[in-house]
Parts: sequence; structure tokens; C-alpha cells
Amino acid sequence: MAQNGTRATGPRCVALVGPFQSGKTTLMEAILARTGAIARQGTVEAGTTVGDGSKEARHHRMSVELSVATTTFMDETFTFLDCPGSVEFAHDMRAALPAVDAAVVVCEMDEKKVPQLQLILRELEDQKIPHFLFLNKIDKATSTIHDVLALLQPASRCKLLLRQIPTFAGDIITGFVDLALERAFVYKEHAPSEVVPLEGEMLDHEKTARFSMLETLADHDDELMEQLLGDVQPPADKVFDDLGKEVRDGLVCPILLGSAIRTNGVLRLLKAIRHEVPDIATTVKRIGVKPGADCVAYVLKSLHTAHGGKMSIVRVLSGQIPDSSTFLTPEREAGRVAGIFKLLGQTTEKRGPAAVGETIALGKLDHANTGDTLTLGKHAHPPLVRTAPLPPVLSIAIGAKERKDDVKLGQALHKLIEEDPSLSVVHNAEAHEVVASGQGEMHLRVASERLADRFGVPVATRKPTVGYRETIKKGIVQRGRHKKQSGGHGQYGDVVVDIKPLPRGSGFVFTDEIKGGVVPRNYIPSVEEGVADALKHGPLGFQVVDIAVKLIDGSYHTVDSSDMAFQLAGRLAIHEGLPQCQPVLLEPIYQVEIVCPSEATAKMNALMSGRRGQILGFDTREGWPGWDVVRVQMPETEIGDLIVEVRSATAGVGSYTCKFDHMAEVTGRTAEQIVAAKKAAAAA
Ligand SMILES: Nc1nc2c(ncn2[C@@H]2O[C@H](COP(=O)(O)OP(=O)(O)OP(=O)(O)O)[C@@H](O)[C@H]2O)c(=O)[nH]1
Ligand SMILES: [Mg+2]
Repeated sequence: MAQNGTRATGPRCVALVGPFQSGKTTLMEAILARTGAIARQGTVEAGTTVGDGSKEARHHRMSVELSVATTTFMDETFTFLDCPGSVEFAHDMRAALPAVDAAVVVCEMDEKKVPQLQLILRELEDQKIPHFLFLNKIDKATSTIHDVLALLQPASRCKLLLRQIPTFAGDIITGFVDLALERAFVYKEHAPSEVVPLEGEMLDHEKTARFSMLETLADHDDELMEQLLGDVQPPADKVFDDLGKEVRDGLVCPILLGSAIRTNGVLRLLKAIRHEVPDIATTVKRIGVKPGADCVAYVLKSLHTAHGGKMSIVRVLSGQIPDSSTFLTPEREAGRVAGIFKLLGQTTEKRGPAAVGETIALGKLDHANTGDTLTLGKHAHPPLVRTAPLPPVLSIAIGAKERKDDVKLGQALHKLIEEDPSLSVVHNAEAHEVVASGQGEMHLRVASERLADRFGVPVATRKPTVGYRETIKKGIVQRGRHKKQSGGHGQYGDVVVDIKPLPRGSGFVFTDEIKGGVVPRNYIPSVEEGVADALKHGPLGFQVVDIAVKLIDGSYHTVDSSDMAFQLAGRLAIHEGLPQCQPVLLEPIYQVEIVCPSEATAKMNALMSGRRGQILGFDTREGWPGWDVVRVQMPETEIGDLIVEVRSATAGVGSYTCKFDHMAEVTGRTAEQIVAAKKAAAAA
């Protein structure tokens, strides 16, 4: 086990995380090339990387799901999880993180990406996952790199320390000095860096930078502090041990430098990972696997492949997984393993039993989903972690392009949600619509593409229907009489109803005050049915609510009256009465809570007025220094793509939650447009 002085061994699992487009997929590629898992390093541009192997990821040139690859470095097994950087696909990262031993946070010298970096670091800090920063794209960096700590420290609650400093030829970074090793290197493209003498000015820089690194380490090591104060050079082993221990304990976060695309700094990163990343025993304790538990595994991700059926990517947390074993989840039987596979992106290679610490794919566990805890044997281990998906922020109505695919669409959506619980689906029976909700435009677009590509169901999407209603502002007493004399049997039903508005939220109330049997008892339910039916489409075209209809009078005919005739009479009374009752349109108003960095709060104000939002108040966001909460009431129709604007005003990190609050009257042009659109849709 990892302790001060000894380094961890055994299979490790490391997540590559970081802001959007910082170079995670490219870094995984560089690692695989450097460790010999692939012969040639591919690029995202050429669509030749191991990560992002899906059609959708290649098409968009961004990661849209987790990619997993296992390699060997200095005779030890390492599995890397290339996580999408886009906030819209963050669930794949959030659900996988509990089972990793450490994370490498790939970042850039880019002020605009610091807020996103902060979000990711928070996730790691909250989950107590040891992490490093890999400052990527060094090939593009300038001398402003000296300010790296000033730029990045505000994003991290744990202390950052520069583990390496760059060396320059003019403005170009040509290599680095490793402050723990006290050695200088010159970068070689796609080859290990070359050691060069550490001398002259470079040595002076090294001394100062090393001292500040040691000072940071000494904050948690009194002996080291004494050595520094006494001007004693600490032994190299001590520095490495402290670094390892303090990273594992989450006290410091070292920054390493490099260029993924040129494979620069990758070997040193791998060495730091090998030395400082804790082993499975530490991870198992962190996430609370019961001591002595039999074979327990955690599902990082489950997916339905187009041809190979279901695949569960798991980390073995204790015991060993033999092929054909049957697993339990806390809730049900997960199924019987059909094949254990080593993963290299989309390439799978069948292998033997999996040992503790390994990250592998299991075939055909039909009832295992992302985030499940699996146990072999009779007694299921309690669920280890349940990463709740973030609430959805955007919805679309989705339908199969061809009617024959309706059933297939339902099944495919079900599978997609199993894979990615940050996607959800509800059936809006009133609008005959399937509404998919997710984390943003790209998330929903990729979901539609997957439906077509992977499940063979081409879909059409449109804006979801808003639940408008209408009501009346004044009452009326209205007669409805249905009378037909056509040969033999006639039809006769006659009612008088008293129609009145009710307070908001009352719905529809029907009462009967018939005296002396002028409308016989047995026909009264039919009158109510007719009225209720007529209220489904009021004069403006929407369901009528907050209305009381009282049956006060009427007449009947002993032969010609029937249920049907009284239904029609009830309906007629409503159709004729309502237009005279000042009908008004009602729209759903939501209570919306926007969270954003404080500097964006003023922008939210402007954004709200453009969307008919009423600001109720501002607050600081609890537990989030530097963030605010803006509370707003806003019509549902205006929420629509609110997330797009919130994100663009907040460097991608702002978000919102909302819940229905009340129905409110809409008048004027807005109301006219809504009514006209409804009429046009009904006519189409
Ligand atoms: N100059 C330079 N460009 C790089 C480097 N690493 C990655 N890139 C480029 O940055 C872009 C994004 O690279 P990716 O590897 O897809 O980044 P990512 O972090 O995986 O992106 P997402 O997963 O979509 O968040 C691509 O155009 C890469 O070629 C680097 O070290 N230097
Ligand atoms: Mg990527």
C-alpha cells in the first residue's frame, strides 16, 4: 500500500479531466504512443486518436463520451479514462471519478478557461481525489507562463506548486527543469526529452523555484521546514516522499508542463503518476468498500454497442472476476458475464480473469447500469456511490422520422438513458410528444445522432410544446340545447349552465343544482362529460381551467333524450358561452435559480429583461465563494434555450434549475402570437 517512503504498485486507474478542448484526448494518445500501446500517435484533427473513436466524437471533433485505454508503463498496468471536457457531457466524468486512484487535470494558460477549471477541481476536491495539473500546449505558450500560479491558483482550494519550470530559447519554450529531480531537459519531438547540464542563469532560476516548491511542501512537514530554515539541503528521497504523500493526501497539487501534441513532458508525467498515484487499497477505503468484501466492482460506464450488445466498463475493487460469473447489484441480478475485455478505446481484446485494481469491460451484463456497484456471490454490497445527474437544462421534442420506428425509438431512448442518466425522457400525453431533456444543445444533438447511428432510428426534433391554458374573466348563464328531428327517433337535450371564473389553480369544478328533475339524474354525468370535453379546446384553442360550471336548469324529452344528446347539449353551452366570458390566455411561470460567478451577475440582469423574467433577488451562493444565485420568475416559453445565453455569459460555467410556480395571464402581442401559432398548427 502507498505510504510515505514506499510507492504504490499494482494496476492503477487515472482520469484525464480538464476544461473543454484542453488536450485530454491528445494527451491520452501521447501516453499510449509513449508507452508503446500504439505504434503511431494519431491526432484529433485527422480523426485517428484512440479516444473519441465514436462516429459522433469524430464528427464533432470533441469528446462526447468517456474513452478508456489500458497500457503498461515500466511493467505496471495503467488505465486512462479520457473524460469529455464539455460541461454538457460532464456526467460521464462525474460517474467515473469515484473509482479512479487519481486525476490528471489537463489545462491551459487561458484565462477564459479558469472558471471551468475551478468547477472540475471542485469536483475532485469534494470527492477527495488526488490530482496533478498538466499545463498543456506549452508549444504555444509565451513568457507569460511565469504567471501560471497567479492565473491558476484561484481555481484551486488546495495549494498549487510548480513542479517544473520552462526553459526558453528566445520566446519559445524548449525544455524544462524538474525541480524535484534538479535536472534540466530539452524537449525532443515525439521522443523522450534529453538531459542537459543545469548551469548558469538556469541554475539560479531553478534554485529560487525549487525553494518555493519546498516551502509549499514544508507547510505540511515540520522537519523539512527546519531544514529549510537551517539552510540544509533536504535529501532527494525526502522531497519525493513528501511530494507523493502530500499529493495523495490532497494537500498539494503539482503542476507539470508539456505539449501533448508533440509528446513533450509526457514521460515525466507518467513517472510522476507511477510514483505518486495511490493504489487500489487507498481508493477502496476512500469510497467505502467493506473490508473483507468478496468480489466488488464499480460500473464506470455502461454502453450499448451497435453489434456487441451491452458492455459494462468496471473497476475491480476487491477480489477477482472470472469469466461467466454472475453479478448482483444492490437492487437486482445484473446478469452473467460473457467475456472480459481489455480496452483500447473502441478496440476490445478478450482476456482472462480480471484482478483487483484492473479496469476492464464485461460483456452482456444486461441489468448493470452506469454507477452500479456489482458483487459476486449471494450478498450484494450496498451501493458505493450514486452520482446524481445534474438537472436538465434544455429539452426537445423528439419523434421517429418514420412511424414504424415508434416502438424502436422508445427502446433506444431507454438504452441511452441507462448509459447516460443525465439524459431523461418524459411522455407528454396531452401534446402527444416525447420530450428529451439534457445538458445542452450538443448533448441533445449527439443523443439524436446516436439514435440514428447506433440504434438505426432516424429522428426529427422540434421545440417542445408549452403547456398554455386559458381561462375566463367573467361569468355568464348560458343555455345549450341539442335538438334534432330526423325521421324516427329524435335527439333532445337541453341544459342551462352558470359559468364562472375561479381563482388561479382551481382547475375545473362541476356542480349540479337541478331541482324537480328537469334534467333527469342519469343524464347529469353526460352533461358533465360534454362540458369537460368542450373545455379541452376553449375559444383561444387551449384547455380551459379555473372555471366553475353549475348546471342550473334544463329540460328533457321522454323518448328523444339520451346520454349522447345531453353530452352535446353540455358541449354546446360551453362553446357558445365561453367566447362571451372574456377568455384570456394563461402561461406557465417558472421559478428559476441561476448560479453564476459574481462577475457575470450583472449580465444576468440584462438577460432576464430580454426574456420577460422578473428578478426576485440576488444572493451569494452558499459554499461557493465568488458565486451568486439569481432568483427569477420567468415564463416557460422564455426559458427554452436560456442555458445557451447563461453559458455564453459565464465562460460556460453558469447554470440554472427551475420548477413550475404558477399560471399567469398573458396579454397583448405576445398572447396574439401564441394564439395565432396555435391556430396555424391546428390548421396544418
Ligand atoms: N498546440 C497544441 N495544440 C494541442 C495540444 N494538445 C491538443 N491540442 C489541440 O487542441 C485541440 C483539442 O484537443 P483534444 O485532445 O481534442 O482536447 P480535449 O481536451 O480532449 O477536448 P474535449 O474532450 O472535447 O474537451 C485539438 O485541436 C488538438 O490538436 C498541444 O499540446 N499543443
Ligand atoms: Mg477529448
